[in-house]
Amino acid sequence: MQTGAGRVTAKLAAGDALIFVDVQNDFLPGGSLAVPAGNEIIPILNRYIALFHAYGLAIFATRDWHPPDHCSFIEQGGRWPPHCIEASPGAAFPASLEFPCDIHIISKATTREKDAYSGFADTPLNALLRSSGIGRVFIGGLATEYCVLNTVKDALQLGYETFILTDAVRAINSSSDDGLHALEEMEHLGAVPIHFEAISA
Ligand code: VGL
Ligand code: ZN
Repeated sequence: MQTGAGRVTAKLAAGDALIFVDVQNDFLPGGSLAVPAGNEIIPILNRYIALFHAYGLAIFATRDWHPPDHCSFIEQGGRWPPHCIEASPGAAFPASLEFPCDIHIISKATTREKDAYSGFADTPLNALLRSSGIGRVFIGGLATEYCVLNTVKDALQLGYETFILTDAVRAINSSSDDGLHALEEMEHLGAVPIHFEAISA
């Protein structure tokens, strides 16, 4: 990483991984918990996927994978409409996302009693990253102020050098600046904001 005059570039190297968070139909326009303009990140993510794949770097996709009576749903006293019910079309990745076949899929918040925003929460993600020799992670996805924020926080806490893909995240923005504040918080905690054109291989 080089910094200077507000510009950050990164050169991809062995030990880097791409992690995209919860890019699932229910979080896209038309879905039950749609993130406004969430679909805009799909072509951008496809470029990141192609780049990481071309250089033989690991790619991880997390997915929200709730039982039908999950505690985060309004009917159960939670705050969200039902979304990402395990194995339903809403929980699927959109067909427009171009997956290579060797991607690692990480399901989270899979039990009724517990919600989890971080891709690391009760999942094998950390163990898989460690066993793959990953030291740097590049994180994008949905939604900026919930699952992306919490995944980035855990990655930093676990000691990964963490880049936040500012062109490949979108926020729910229940309050208008939630996404912006989340990005500021990530940066304050040590995540490095970066966009596609600033990454070279
Ligand atoms: C998410 C709300 C509820 C997310 C998941 O992926 O950001 N947000 N469940
Ligand atoms: Zn959820």
